[in-house]
Amino acid sequence: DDTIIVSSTLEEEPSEEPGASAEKAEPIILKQKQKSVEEKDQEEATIILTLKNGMVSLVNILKTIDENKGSVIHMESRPSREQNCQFDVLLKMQIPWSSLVGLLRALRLNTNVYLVNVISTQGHIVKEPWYPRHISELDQCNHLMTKFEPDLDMDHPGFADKNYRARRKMIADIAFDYKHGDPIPRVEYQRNEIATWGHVFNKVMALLQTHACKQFVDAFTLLQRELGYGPDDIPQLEDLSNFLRRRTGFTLRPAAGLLTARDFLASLAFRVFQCTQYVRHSSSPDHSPEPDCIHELLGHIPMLVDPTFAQFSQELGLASLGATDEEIEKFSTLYWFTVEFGLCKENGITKAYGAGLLSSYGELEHALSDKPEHRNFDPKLTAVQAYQDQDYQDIYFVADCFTDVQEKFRRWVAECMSRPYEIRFDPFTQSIEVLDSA
Ligand code: HBI
Ligand code: NLE
Ligand code: FE
Repeated sequence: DDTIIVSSTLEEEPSEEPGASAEKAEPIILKQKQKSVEEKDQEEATIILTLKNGMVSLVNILKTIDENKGSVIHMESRPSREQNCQFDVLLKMQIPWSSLVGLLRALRLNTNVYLVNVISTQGHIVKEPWYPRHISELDQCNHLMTKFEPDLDMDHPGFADKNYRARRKMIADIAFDYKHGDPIPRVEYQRNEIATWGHVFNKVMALLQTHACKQFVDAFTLLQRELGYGPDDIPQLEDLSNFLRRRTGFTLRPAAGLLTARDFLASLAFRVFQCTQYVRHSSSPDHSPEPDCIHELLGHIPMLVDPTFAQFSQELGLASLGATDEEIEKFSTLYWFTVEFGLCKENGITKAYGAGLLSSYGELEHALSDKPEHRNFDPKLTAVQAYQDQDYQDIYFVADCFTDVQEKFRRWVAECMSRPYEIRFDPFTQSIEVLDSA
């Protein structure tokens, strides 16, 4: 926007104004205008830099700021809470808006800067939204939605159950304390929790051959053989994470509950799946409106064993980075009707591949009965379909196969994403590269 202001101001230069004295008037007008342009362009920006190697690197950083026409007006430092980093430095500066983006880029490229965090800018919207650039930055992607909290939601089956709520809190703390690279702490599940798991496990097992897609059945068999998937014990996230890493490169991290769609989708970009670790309340085993570890383990884990499905999941995540709120809403809806509640054709027969179906024997039977409506999967329409998240769905979308989902999704993203640059995942460094950034 500002370039427009600048150029329109310059266009107003009365250089061709008839009768104007070139020697007298022009220099004065120019001087005044240039000054006002510069004032408009001055930005007060506050940033926090997380420095790896202590204060020595500040010399370099101050030089970079200077080269980008910035002047520091306030500075504070504190020991960093980031692992392997010494200081967080807060810098408040005056800088032309037009130079700020370049400065941020230069700072992000500085090898001594671990993280650049723009705290505030005055008068301008930050055009480059924050999103995780390295897998370790998923430590900042753990914002919870308050929906379905047993402490806050009177309709939650655990609302009146003090023990259940205390247990949930204890397990949620594992996720709050978790940092990238930590092994996922094991939970010693209680007898009633294992009983709920075993009940759902057996019910789902009985429906597998008739209701689940082939990829799911194959993976499920593999998990039974290699990880002891069975009704008598709840597998641990750490073991499943190590297993998946060898299969498709997906890893798990513990989540305290329902995350914001932006945070949840961002993790997929790094082939990380955020998993809840608590068990649903024993009073409603057939269906839970919120994710729990039965849903993650029975629904999601088997699907993440499939390479095409894993690839699609990551691409959905990559597309979400830097997306607008409206686009996030669409990706989230697409996720809902594919990863959670998707159906696909298999030799002419409709089967389930959505995790929300495969962890809920109640809804699995409902979805493949003649009660709900089945529509063909088409990202353009699917992404804007209204839905509710309390009870069984009324509409499901049917794809030909996973490759069908993936190809249609890619084309749709290319057609309607507003992001003016390309994003690439570097698997060697597990980081995001931005290409063609203007
Ligand atoms: N959070 N923990 C968790 N698990 C999910 O499956 C999940 C989520 N947050 C949002 C979400 N799913 C979906 O609504 C999509 O928006 C991504
Ligand atoms: N309804 C699913 C289940 O009962 O397992 C969970 C869905 C989470 C989105
Ligand atoms: Fe889920």
